[in-house]
This record gives sequence, structure tokens and C-alpha cells, in this order.
Amino acid sequence: MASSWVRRGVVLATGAVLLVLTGCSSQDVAALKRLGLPQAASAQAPEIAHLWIGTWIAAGTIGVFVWGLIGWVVIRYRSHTNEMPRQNRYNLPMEIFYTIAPFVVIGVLFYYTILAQNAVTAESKNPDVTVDVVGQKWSWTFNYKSAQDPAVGADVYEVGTIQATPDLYLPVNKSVRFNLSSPDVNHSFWVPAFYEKRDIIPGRNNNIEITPNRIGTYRGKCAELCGTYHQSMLFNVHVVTEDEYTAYLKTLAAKGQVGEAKGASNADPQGSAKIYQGEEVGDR
Ligand SMILES: [Cu+2]
Repeated sequence: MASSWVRRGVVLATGAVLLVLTGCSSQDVAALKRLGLPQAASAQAPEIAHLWIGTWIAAGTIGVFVWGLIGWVVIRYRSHTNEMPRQNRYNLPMEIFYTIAPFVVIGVLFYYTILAQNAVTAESKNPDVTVDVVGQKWSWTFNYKSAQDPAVGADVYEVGTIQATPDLYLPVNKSVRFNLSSPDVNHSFWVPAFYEKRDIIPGRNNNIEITPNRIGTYRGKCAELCGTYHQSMLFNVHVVTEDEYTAYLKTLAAKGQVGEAKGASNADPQGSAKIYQGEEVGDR
């Protein structure tokens, strides 16, 4: 009786797994192998990816071990009587083991986390490109520090609004330093394909250095719930060749977006003003 139930369960589970797998495209399978991470687009991303995968392997191994132990105990020590087992037994080696084991697990995860953190927060003395990023309610301003670049000859900027999602252009395989600032509340600079995000805190100079290494367009967003229109804090990241990057900066210069846009008032000239006078209440 029991074995027929087990057999039925195995058949059902196998069927379900096959159904799920046959419904997967090769992209889905690749995403599964990354355990849900997007396809990486930065030189720093593998550090995070290894930590992510390694942590899941550690958690999975411990999970399977614990479930196995639970299953073994349930079957091995099952009882058909209703007698209460003795409550004051203990096993000293076992108690010592499960007191120490979590510290070992945490210690190993901590060690690899520090290694990954040191790798992704490392900064070069002279990054190839510097962009001052302003996270403002509720969009982004990108100041390209391109005055020293003879092809552009000036600092240029791009201002986003709630209505107009801004673009961020980056040259491929160049180290980019983002200096992050906010004129109002906490935000967080996040490009999922770079596997990193950094908080933007008013009055504090946070920065993040990334070397994009795959040409393409990626989504960027604010990862800190920052107010009514937080969900509008999106931007598009275009990783392009150096020539295309320079050409883009020249278009900003040609539009007269030269200099710096950093304050609350000039960071979001149309969007915020309109919102503050209109729908937004009590959040300023
Ligand atoms: Cu925000």
C-alpha cells in the first residue's frame, strides 16, 4: 500500500519536473544556472556571482543534510505508543556540535563575503570616466566629467524627469567612477546587470566603480523606497563603444547641457516642480 503511494508520488514529481523543464527556453535554463541573476555586464559581477552561487550551494548542502537527519529521526525513532519520551536526556557531543556548527558556517560565509566585497569596492586611482550621479525625487541626473576629454572639451549633463526616463551612456571596458549624491532623501543607485547597488545619502559622498564589459542596453533603478514616485526612478544604461560614447556626449554639449546640474531645483526642473504643486502632499 505504502509503496504504491510512493511510486505514484515519484511519477507525479517526475512528470511535474519534466513539464517545467520542457517549458523552459535556453534563456530560462541559463538564468536557472545563474540562480536568478541577470546576465552580467560588468567586470566586477563575477565576484558577486560566485558569492551568490557559493552561498546557495552551502545553504542547499546544509538544508539537505538537516532534512535528511529529520527524516532519519522520524523513521528510525517512530513510536506507535502514546508514551511521552524522557525529556531530560542529552547528548553532549551533539550539543557541542550544533552550537559550534553555525559559527563555522557563518565564519566561512563571512570570509568569502569580505573577499567579494574587497574586490568590488576596489577603486582605481585614475578611473577612465567619472560621472557625478544625482538621485533626486524622482529621477536621475548624470554629470559627465568630460572637461579633460579633448573630444568633448566640457562637462556635460543629462537630466531625467518622472515623465522622461534619462539615459546613461558608458564606454565598454573602461573603468567608470560614479560619485553619488542626493539633494533630498535617500536613494540607491542600482543597475541589476552590474550586480551592485550603492545607497545615495544626502550629505555623504558615496561612490561606486564599475567596468562595464558587455555592449547592450540595461535597466537601472532606484533601490530605496524614496517617496511617492519612487517607481518612476528608472534609467536606461547604454554600454557602447568609445566612439559612440564620445558622440553622445557631443550631442549633450550641442543641446547646451554644459556644466553641472546638481541641486534640487536644477536637477529636475519640470518633473518635481509640477508634482510638488500638484498631486504630491506633505513629503518635502
Ligand atoms: Cu529614489
